[in-house]
Amino acid sequence: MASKAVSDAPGRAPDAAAGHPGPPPVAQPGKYVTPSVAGAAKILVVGPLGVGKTTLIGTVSEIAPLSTEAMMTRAGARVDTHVHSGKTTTTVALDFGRMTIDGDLVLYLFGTPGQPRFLPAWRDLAKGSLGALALVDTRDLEASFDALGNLEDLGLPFAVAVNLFPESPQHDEKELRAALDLLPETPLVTCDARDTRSSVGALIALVGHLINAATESS
Ligand SMILES: Nc1nc2c(ncn2[C@@H]2O[C@H](COP(=O)(O)OP(=O)(O)O)[C@@H](O)[C@H]2O)c(=O)[nH]1
Ligand SMILES: [Mg+2]
Repeated sequence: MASKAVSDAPGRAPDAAAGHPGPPPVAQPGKYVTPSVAGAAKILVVGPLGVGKTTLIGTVSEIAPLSTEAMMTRAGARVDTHVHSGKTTTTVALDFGRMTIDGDLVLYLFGTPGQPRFLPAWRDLAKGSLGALALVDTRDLEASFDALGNLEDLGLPFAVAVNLFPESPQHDEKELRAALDLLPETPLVTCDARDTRSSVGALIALVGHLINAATESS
């Protein structure tokens, strides 16, 4: 009896002599989307330089995030020509990562810069995207205005996440909403881009907002 229990154990090699096929090959964890995934959404992560976009995407991504540096050394020239011809690769900052929510929705995250001169690149990047997470640093609120303005120009629904730094001034929500000129339905959350739970929470707030918006418009 003991030997049967061992040969039936999960993960054991197939019993060739008995003609059993054995378990199917196991996918490398994190590399491929899980079979339970039923939908995918392209999401932009936007905000000014230094607000924490690369950090947040790196924190939540299940795959090794593609960062600006990697693109400059490998695919940078091609991407730069495609997105913003005439610019040198050093002026383009892009991050890419992937996160699965609840095992059935995969988010493809594209980090993009907020400066107005990148708006043409945004138009390309925003194609096919469902929404955006706008990161804000309360130490320099004005630096976020271009990014928020770009989202409005593109008509892309978004949520705002205040990325907290040690010296971040505290504002109450009403004050912050007024300063950022947010619609009442736009989610406003705080996060620490280095922390998985709070970064995932910010993305879930965005997804909830997108689902509500889609439900209301149907
Ligand atoms: N204290 C703190 N530092 C952060 C946080 N998020 C990012 N940083 C740091 O801020 C710097 C800029 O972040 P980065 O992700 O490169 O910003 P990006 O330019 O928007 O991609 C990095 O040194 C990060 O380690 C955060 O939530 N808290
Ligand atoms: Mg970055």
